[in-house]
Amino acid sequence: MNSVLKFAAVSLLASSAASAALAHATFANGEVKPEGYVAAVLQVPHGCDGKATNEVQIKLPEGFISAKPMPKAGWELEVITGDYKKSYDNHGKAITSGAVEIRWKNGDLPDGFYDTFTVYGKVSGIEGGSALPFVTTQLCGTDGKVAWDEIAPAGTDPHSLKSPAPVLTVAAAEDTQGGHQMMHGNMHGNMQGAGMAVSDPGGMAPAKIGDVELSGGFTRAMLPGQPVGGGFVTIHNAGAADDRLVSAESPSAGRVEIHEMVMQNDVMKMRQLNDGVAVPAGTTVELKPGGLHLMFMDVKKPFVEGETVDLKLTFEKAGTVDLVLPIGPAKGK
Ligand SMILES: [Cu+2]
Repeated sequence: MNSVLKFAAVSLLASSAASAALAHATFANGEVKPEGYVAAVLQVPHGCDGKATNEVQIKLPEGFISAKPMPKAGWELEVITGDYKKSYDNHGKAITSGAVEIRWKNGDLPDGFYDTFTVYGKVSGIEGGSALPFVTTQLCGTDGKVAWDEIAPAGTDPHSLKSPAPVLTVAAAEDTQGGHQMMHGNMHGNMQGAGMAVSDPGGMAPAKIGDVELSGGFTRAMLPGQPVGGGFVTIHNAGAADDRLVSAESPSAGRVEIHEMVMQNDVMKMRQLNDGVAVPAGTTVELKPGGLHLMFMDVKKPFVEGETVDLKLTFEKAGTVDLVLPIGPAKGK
């Protein structure tokens, strides 16, 4: 409510020919843990075309919550707060607002020097394996500006950009079992948007193949830089024989895996099910957020709310069925 600047239109900062070829502003951090706290250290390697930097502005992306900047001697600090797009669960407490932009102002960082600017916060609701871009602007005096505001579409190399927004890479944490770490422990049984209604946008045309009926399928819009996404559908086996979902594929993804969520040493992990999912005779199996799900991997173009994704599911006995999944709001909305 209180943010004027929060969604201040994607600033088409007239590409001030960001001191081409020089080092980019980047985070010093390696991969960060999903649902982990991190001191994100922004490195500012140069000024604006030779001019000293007097202000550094970092827009905090959705999914970077409870943020606090580290004060710097010689710089004034401004913290702009506002509502998050989503609600985040922090050990049972809903967090819906906080810092959305940090500005270090009225400092002096000569072009020949290097400095760092640190903001501490929690990465939340972000799928492992994705990148969180922080749109950053350097101001130099009244007319100098470097805008680090380009965001690489999923699957493309950020190095191909001229002035890429610095990104924090969220670890996929692949382990030997092919699982990836999703959430830390102590979740009280709540996962992915904790306690929120399953966001089924509805509208998937029910489908049938043999004795298998499919309904309520959906996926979710992806955040910029997020290369993976979940797929959900309800499977009912109306027949007298057991069946099994053995594989899935989609033209929108490099591959589609079948995953389950499991608690391991107090840590919630996703694990690929190489044998698929059993659908015993007369039962209904729900692929849903926080449980069994499909995982769209190597997605080239991020899913956009309101569009659809083609999906092919293959059952051991019933055969292959084509579905069109509507794309609902991004996770947790
Ligand atoms: Cu998964």
